[in-house]
Amino acid sequence: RRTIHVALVGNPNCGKTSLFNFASGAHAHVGNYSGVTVDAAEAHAQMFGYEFLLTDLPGTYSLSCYSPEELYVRKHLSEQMPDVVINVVDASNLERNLYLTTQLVDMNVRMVCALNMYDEFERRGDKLDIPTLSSLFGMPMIPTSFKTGRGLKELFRAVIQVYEGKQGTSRHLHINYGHEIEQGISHIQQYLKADEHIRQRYSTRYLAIKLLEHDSDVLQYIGQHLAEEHRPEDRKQLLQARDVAAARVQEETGSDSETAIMDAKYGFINGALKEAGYVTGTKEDTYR
Ligand code: GDP
Ligand code: MG
Ligand code: K
Repeated sequence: RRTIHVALVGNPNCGKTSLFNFASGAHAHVGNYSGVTVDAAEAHAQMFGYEFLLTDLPGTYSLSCYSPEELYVRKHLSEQMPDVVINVVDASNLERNLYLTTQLVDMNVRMVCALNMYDEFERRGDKLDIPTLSSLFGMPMIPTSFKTGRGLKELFRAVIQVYEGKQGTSRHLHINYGHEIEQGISHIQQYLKADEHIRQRYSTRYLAIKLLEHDSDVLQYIGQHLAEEHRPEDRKQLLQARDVAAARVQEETGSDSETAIMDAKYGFINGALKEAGYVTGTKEDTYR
């Protein structure tokens, strides 16, 4: 049987390294990420007769191109193409952590979510209907605590199911960002879909969103590819499409397209949390 490549992606301090250590029996450094170099640790694990290669990636709040960590995680996902991503989420800080989740959904990676710090979530008396949130994000969500190792088996069972492509475990889902932004995305996507090379490596939806966000790294990647193929005209057309789409979004939403996308992502997250009956801090008083 071949090894399942699993990448751990999440915000700083959500418990990625703790999960990594529990799953692999490794003793990687747990604590604040303060390294100067951006690096990833790798370890093997065996469970249920499967062999896993785990990669513990640097923590990021986003998959933009504003920091070396963000670029590193993004490059790992697109170049190493892990079989399954475990998105580790701090369940005691859901709204913020789910921002990165929406970006992973845009990338269309096969994914399982570890709702970690679940002990903290319970201690505070937070409430959430996990199956509802799970279906709104189109992927399994497993409560875990890597202080104790709780949920580890269930998490890897879900990883195997997603890897094997079991029906109903995850579905291809687009987060709907509203009419204005969706129109902009489709407009840019038309130019990307025509390109075989790009289409095979990336989700064109993801690239279109990144272009609307004026992501310089994605623009450079596509620009370089088109330059190598001596297609300056296509590059010009793509940029024009991006500018037209961004201007339209700005006109209709009143915000620049990057802000409009961020607002739409938080809109989706808050709507999903509301639908899943999310309530936080009901026991807060007890601990003051
Ligand atoms: P990383 O930055 O995502 O790699 O997070 P770490 O694994 O370094 O964990 C950050 C801190 O949270 C450490 O002090 C861990 O011991 C602690 N931690 C990790 N998982 C849990 C959990 O499920 N519950 C609680 N209460 N603490 C956790
Ligand atoms: Mg870590
Ligand atoms: K850390």
